[in-house]
Amino acid sequence: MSRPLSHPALAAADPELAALVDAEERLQTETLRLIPSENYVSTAVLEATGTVLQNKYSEGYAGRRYYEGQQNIDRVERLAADRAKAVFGVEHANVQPYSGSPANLAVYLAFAEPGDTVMGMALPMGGHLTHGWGVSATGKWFRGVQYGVRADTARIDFDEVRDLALKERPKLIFCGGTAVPRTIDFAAFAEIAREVDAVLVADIAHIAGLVAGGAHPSPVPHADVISTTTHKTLRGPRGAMLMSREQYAKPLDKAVFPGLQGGPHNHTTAAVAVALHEAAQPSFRDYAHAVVANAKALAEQLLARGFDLVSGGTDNHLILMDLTPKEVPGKIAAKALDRAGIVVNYNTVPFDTRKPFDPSGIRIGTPSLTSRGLGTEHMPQVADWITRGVEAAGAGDEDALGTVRAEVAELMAAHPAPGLVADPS
Ligand code: DSN
Repeated sequence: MSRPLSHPALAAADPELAALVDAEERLQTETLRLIPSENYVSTAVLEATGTVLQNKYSEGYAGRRYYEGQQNIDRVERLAADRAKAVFGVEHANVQPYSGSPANLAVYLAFAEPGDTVMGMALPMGGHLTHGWGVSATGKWFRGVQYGVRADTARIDFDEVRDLALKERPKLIFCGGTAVPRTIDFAAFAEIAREVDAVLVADIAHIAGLVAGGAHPSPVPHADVISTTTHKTLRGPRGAMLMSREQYAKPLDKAVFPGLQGGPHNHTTAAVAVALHEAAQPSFRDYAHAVVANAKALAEQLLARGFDLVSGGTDNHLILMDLTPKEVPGKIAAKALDRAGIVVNYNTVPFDTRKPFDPSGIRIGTPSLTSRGLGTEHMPQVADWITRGVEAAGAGDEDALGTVRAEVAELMAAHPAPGLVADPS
C-alpha cells in the first residue's frame, strides 16, 4: 500500500523540480539517516506546511495585527502557542521565530545591548554558533565568553562555568548545544545564573522532543527562557519557538516582532501546531523513550566494536564518535558512509587537533531511525554497518560500501518512513 505521489500539480507544472523532490524522497526512503538533528515529519505535518495559510501576511500578534483578514490565522497561532504551553508546561510561548538562529538572536535583542558579555558553550566543545561563537553575529556584536568540557570526562565542569561567570558577569548564559551527548543539568546552570544575575537561556533544540516526551529532564522551572527549533526530535516543520515565564513575554515578543522579523510563516505555524498535537499523544512518550533506548543500545554496540565515544556514551539521542584511534578522518568516514547509504555528519570532537572542515569525529543519532520503527534489536546491525563503513573508508574499499548500501536499503524498505511515499498511514 502506497499513497500516490503527493504533488501531481507540481509534476505537471515543473517536472524538473518535481524530479528533484522525488529523488530526495527516494534518498530519504532508502538510506539510514543518522544525523541527530534530522527527522521524518508525519504526513499531517507535511500537509500543513503546504496549505493556503502561506498566502497570508499577519505582522503582529493574535488580536493585534497590522493586516486585516486574520480571522483564521489568529486562531492558528493561538492554537500553536497554547499547545506549546501545554506540552512544555510554560507560561508563555512565541511560535513565530523562523528558525533556531533567529530565535536565539531575538533573545540577545530582548535582554542585552551590543558589546555586552554573553556566555555559552564553545562550538568545538558541542555548543552552537549562536551561543556567542566568534564567527556568528552573536560573537561579533556581543562579547562571547565560552565554557567547554573537561578533558578527562568530556563533561561540563560546573566549577569552571561558575568561575567564568563570576569573573565575566555575563548578561546571558546559554546552556544546551548541538553535539552534547549527555543530560543537561539545568538546575546547576540556574544556580550559577542566579548568582551572577544573568538570564539563563536553555537551548533545547536538539532535545525538545525528548523533553516533551519525558525522556530528558525539563528546563522548566530552571531556565528564564527556553529556545528551541521544532524540526529535530520534536518532529515538526522547520521552525522555532521561544518560551518563558510571563515576566519575560513582552521583551521576547517585541524582539521577535518588530525587532527582528516581519510576517510570521503561518503555514509553518500551522504545522508546528500539528506537531505539538502529535507530541501531546501517549505514543510520543513511547517515541521519545525509544529514541534514547536506541541511542544507548547503539552506543554499547559501538563501544563493543572498539569505537571511542566522546564522554564514553550517551544519555540522549546523540553519539559523538572520535575516529582518531581508527586513523580515519571524520570527513572521509562521513563521505564513505554516505556512499554506503548511511547519512551522518562529520564533526569536531572536544580538543580536536584537526580543523572544523576536516575534523576527527562523526556525529550520529537515533531520532530518524526510531521514527521508522527500528528498535534496540536493530542496533547491533546498525553498529555493524557503521563499523564496516568506517573500515571500508580506511581501506578505500568501494565494493564493501556498495554491499552495505544494498543491505541498508533492504532493511529500510521494510520500515517505511512517516510522511514518505511508501508510508502506509
Ligand atoms: N545545524 C543544527 C544541527 O545539526 O545540530 C544546529 O543548528
